[in-house]
Amino acid sequence: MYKLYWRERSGAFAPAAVMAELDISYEGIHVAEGGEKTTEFLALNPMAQVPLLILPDGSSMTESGAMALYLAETKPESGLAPLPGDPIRPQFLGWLSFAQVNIYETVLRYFYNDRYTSEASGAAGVRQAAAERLERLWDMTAEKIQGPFFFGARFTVLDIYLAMLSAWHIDPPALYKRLPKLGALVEATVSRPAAGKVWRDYNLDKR
Ligand SMILES: N[C@@H](CCC(=O)N[C@@H](CS)C(=O)NCC(=O)O)C(=O)O
Repeated sequence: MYKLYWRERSGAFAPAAVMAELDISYEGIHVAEGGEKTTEFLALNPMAQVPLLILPDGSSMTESGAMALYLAETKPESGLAPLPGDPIRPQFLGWLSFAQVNIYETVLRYFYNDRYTSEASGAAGVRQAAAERLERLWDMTAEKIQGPFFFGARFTVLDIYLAMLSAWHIDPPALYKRLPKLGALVEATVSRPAAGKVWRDYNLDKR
């Protein structure tokens, strides 16, 4: 059985939603913010971040996007991850990576701004620059959304991932109003019974 270290509003939403969509059972282990710094947890996850996924064979993996992709690939018939040979695979991989390395990382820079400067007085500037960069990143992403999902009628892991990242925006309703295609993607994703339940369990419907 899989084990997922998680907490509300965290990146654990992505693997949790994929497992819910695919009816993969798992044990959730709740980690309080700043809490789980045990030697065992740190040995598995030197960044001391959530999510952390323990696989049925006892091995572990970090990185929410990789987990979501890996889990989807365990049920290839679901279509949640476009496989080799699928014409949308290059765009899917490119935009999933874009979301992880650009959008997620910029969200972290916004919230953990003091980690990104050695001068305490620079933290507010890091935060402001991150907020501005996020708007540009969302503009670029929304432009590519075919609607309602990123790849039109085809629902993939990328929709789950983008919906999660958008919920961390400083003002999601304003973001969705400015970028209606993104708002529609989120609405279509959380309207799905499985992903929608996890969305609410993770308090992503709340500010
Ligand atoms: N690249 C990692 C980022 C994970 C991450 O930053 N998780 C946040 C919660 S969303 C966290 O644990 N923050 C606590 C910390 O960094 O101390 C991933 O995608 O899994």
